Amino acid sequence: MLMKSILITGGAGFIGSHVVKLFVQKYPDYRVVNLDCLTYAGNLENLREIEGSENYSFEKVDLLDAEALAAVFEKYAISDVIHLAAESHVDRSISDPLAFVQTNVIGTVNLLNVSKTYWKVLEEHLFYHVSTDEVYGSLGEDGFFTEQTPYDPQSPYSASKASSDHFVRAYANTYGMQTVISNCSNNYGPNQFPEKLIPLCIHNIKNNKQLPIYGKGENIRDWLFVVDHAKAIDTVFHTGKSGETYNIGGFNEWKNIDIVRLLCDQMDEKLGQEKGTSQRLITFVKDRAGHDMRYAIDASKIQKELGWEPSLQFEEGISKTIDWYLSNEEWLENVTSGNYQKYYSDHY
Ligand code: NAD
Ligand code: TDX
Repeated sequence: MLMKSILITGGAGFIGSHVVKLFVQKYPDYRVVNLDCLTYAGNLENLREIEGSENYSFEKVDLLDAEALAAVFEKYAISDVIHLAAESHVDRSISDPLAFVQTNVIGTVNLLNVSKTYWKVLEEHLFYHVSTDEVYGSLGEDGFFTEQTPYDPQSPYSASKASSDHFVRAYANTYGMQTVISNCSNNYGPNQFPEKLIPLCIHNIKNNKQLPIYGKGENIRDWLFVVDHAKAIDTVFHTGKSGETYNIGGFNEWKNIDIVRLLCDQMDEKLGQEKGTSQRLITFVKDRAGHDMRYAIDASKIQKELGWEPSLQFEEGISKTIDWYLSNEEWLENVTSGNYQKYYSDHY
């Protein structure tokens, strides 16, 4: 008898694929159901390692299709949800905000409704919503986002994620759903789609293409290795308190330009090129509209209360990430052919 039947949404995406792999391999007595509609960002290649595992199933379903969602709950007797499916790229949210409202807001509310209807005794089930630090807005030179920081989303992406967070809390307050939310800083690592800064630069260095830095490159993000985020999600799912929020971060702030320089130096070394070769590709381009200046997470609550902390230093994580992209050329080739070319030429 399987102990839990967990629906993980967005499991074919970057972070979701790491969460699915972790849960399938670590918890053989859970059924893991990966629900994903496979947008441009969803890729079943990310899950090759666990394909065919007895406790794993995949369902190609769109969050906007409430009937199909309900059928998945029935089919697998879903006991808990870990919700990661979303439109996730800030630049795309600037050119097409409605797509973000559809998936991130309406999709999340659909999933909440189906869960609430299917779960007869709400106290016995958990709805875990995975969110971002971007809901808190932008910081100046000092300070950190804590769980008490008021929401102040600045981009269509973060506005849609903030809205979904509010709906989750509203369902806890109004209907008594057991919910937990975590807000994480920027992730990096294997399987990330090369529209995001780090894999985009790795891909461009490899192909001797310009490295587009928005504005002056002085914007700051806090970076966390994706496997450490997946482990944090495991921790929050199993030991987080219902109704609570946990901030997750790497205690690892970097200016964009410094990350790109680090990537260039590591790539030169790995590709056997003279130091400085890749840095010549750095090109300052028009800034992102409404570009948030700085994100920094205070992750002391999850550290103190749940005992989670990041395991990897940034330089080591970047080295592992580059190695993964260099040894998975086919993955990169597949995702950057076709529509990616159009996205790239329209955007840059
Ligand atoms: P991603 O874009 O790589 O993957 C998203 C996945 O969701 C894809 O597999 C896609 O096919 C699926 N999806 C999108 N719309 C869907 C729909 N309507 N129905 C079903 N599936 C759909 O995203 P990611 O970077 O892995 O982010 C996962 C989650 O974590 C998101 O909720 C994001 O907001 C959050 N998050 C991301 C980061 C980050 O740095 N990437 C940081 C903090 C929080
Ligand atoms: O070509 C680029 N040039 C550039 O300078 C790109 C794609 C980005 N940037 C800058 C913008 C940001 O300051 O690099 C920084 C990181 O950009 P992204 O990789 O697009 O991430 P960000 O906008 O910070 O958002 C990410 O972290 C929080 C994820 O995409 C979100 O899903 C997550 O919630």
